[in-house]
Amino acid sequence: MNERFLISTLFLGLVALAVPAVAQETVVIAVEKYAFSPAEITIRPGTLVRWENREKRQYHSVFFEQLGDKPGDYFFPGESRERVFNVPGSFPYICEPHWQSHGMKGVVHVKE
Ligand SMILES: [Cu+2]
Repeated sequence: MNERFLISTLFLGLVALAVPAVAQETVVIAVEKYAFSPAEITIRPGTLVRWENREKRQYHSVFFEQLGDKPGDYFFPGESRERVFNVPGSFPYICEPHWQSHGMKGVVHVKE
């Protein structure tokens, strides 16, 4: 290992340390009592949204048909689903088993 290599390696190491990791914004939506709360949110691009099932025993889904989701991805109490929204727009979603019976739906607005 020559000296030049060593110095450039050290330099790169310092640069890596100097660039802080960008903290990702996270928004949590509670899935409880057959509802998403809040059901409507507005976030900035790059935000991670996490839906947490806080029921005692009921499963739900977070189904974005327009984003090409496959149906049937149910998640149970204590489980969650996450999605990062990078593109501006409005993205409606439903819980497939309960959107008709309980009006269980929501929308994510992504704005710059
Ligand atoms: Cu549901």
